[in-house]
Amino acid sequence: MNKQFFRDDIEELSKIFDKKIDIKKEFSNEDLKSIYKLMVELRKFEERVADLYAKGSIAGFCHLYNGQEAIAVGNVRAGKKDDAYITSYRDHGLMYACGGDPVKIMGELTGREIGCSKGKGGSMHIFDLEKKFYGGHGIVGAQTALGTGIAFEMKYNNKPNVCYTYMGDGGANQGQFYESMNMASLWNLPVIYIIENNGYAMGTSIERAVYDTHFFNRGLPFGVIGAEVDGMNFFDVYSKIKNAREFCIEKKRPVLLEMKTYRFRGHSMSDPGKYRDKSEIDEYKKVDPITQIKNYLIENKISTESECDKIDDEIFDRMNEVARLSLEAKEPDDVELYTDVYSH
Ligand SMILES: Cc1ncc(C[n+]2csc(CCOP(=O)(O)OP(=O)(O)O)c2C)c(N)n1
Ligand SMILES: [Mg+2]
Repeated sequence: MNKQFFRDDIEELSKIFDKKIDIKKEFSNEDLKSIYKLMVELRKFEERVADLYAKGSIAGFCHLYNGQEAIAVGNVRAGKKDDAYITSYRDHGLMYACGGDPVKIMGELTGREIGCSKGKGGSMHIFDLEKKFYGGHGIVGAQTALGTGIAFEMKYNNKPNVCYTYMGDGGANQGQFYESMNMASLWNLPVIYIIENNGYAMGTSIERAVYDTHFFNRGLPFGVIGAEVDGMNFFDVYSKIKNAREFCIEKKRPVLLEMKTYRFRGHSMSDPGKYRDKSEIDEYKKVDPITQIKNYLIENKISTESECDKIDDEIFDRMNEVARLSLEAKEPDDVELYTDVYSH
């Protein structure tokens, strides 16, 4: 049996996460601008989704990613070709960052045939096999077992890749996550569990739901090392995931990262948000991930404020175009009711 790491080793091993990256060496100025641009795209895409939802063009459950953009963008930039991604229903941002076509994502949200799941999955079931984006899952925590299975396939077929398996802080309380983590550890699977701790599961704060709010320690009983990450900061996300990935591949071990983050919008589109004060949201707006990267660009004279404004305006126009194209697209034919569905 291949038992490698236990509690005593963890403190020493956890140092791998602290390996600093040299930003100047790692990213060209053009890279940094494109990172800013992608984060603004995610935000403005979601703002357009909120408008279309309010107008009745998007139906059903819908959960926005505003505030959490640094995680998806930092992950995808630190990831390598053919790494896989799987997440919860709060999925538009990660799919977008993985290179998903915004028209196909919006088409999915508006129930159009051009949608990435032919308009039949909706907001919670964004999926793109080509991008190795395995969804979009509505059952809280269920994707943790699926992501572990994807990692099993990678190991089985000797692939040099990892599966980033996302969940929320609420999802991290589901039993199957622990069953999965135990198997991942026992079988040395290349999985990076990413807990997006945005402080709330629907209207319940983590303080009301869990005894130990340090989610990054949750892997300890299974010998899975973990780290806390500033999920509002692109550079912290990037470096921790990069280090975690190296460790995961070299040591062939699962890893757990807790991204401390915050969602600026409600849980879903129907959340009046009575469980938190506006002052709390305002505090987190001070560390808005997009403002942080924008400030970096300006302070390091990579972009000026007006260049950033221009990028923002262009993206705003592009998102109007994305909305227009999706709304003009055809709805699925009736025959689609009978395709891609399981029957006994
Ligand atoms: C098994 C299961 N239980 C309950 C729900 C209802 N539900 C939907 S989202 C949610 C909260 C999950 O919160 P978290 O994991 O923190 O993710 P976040 O919404 O904050 O991204 C709950 C309880 C569900 N979809 N599935
Ligand atoms: Mg949460």
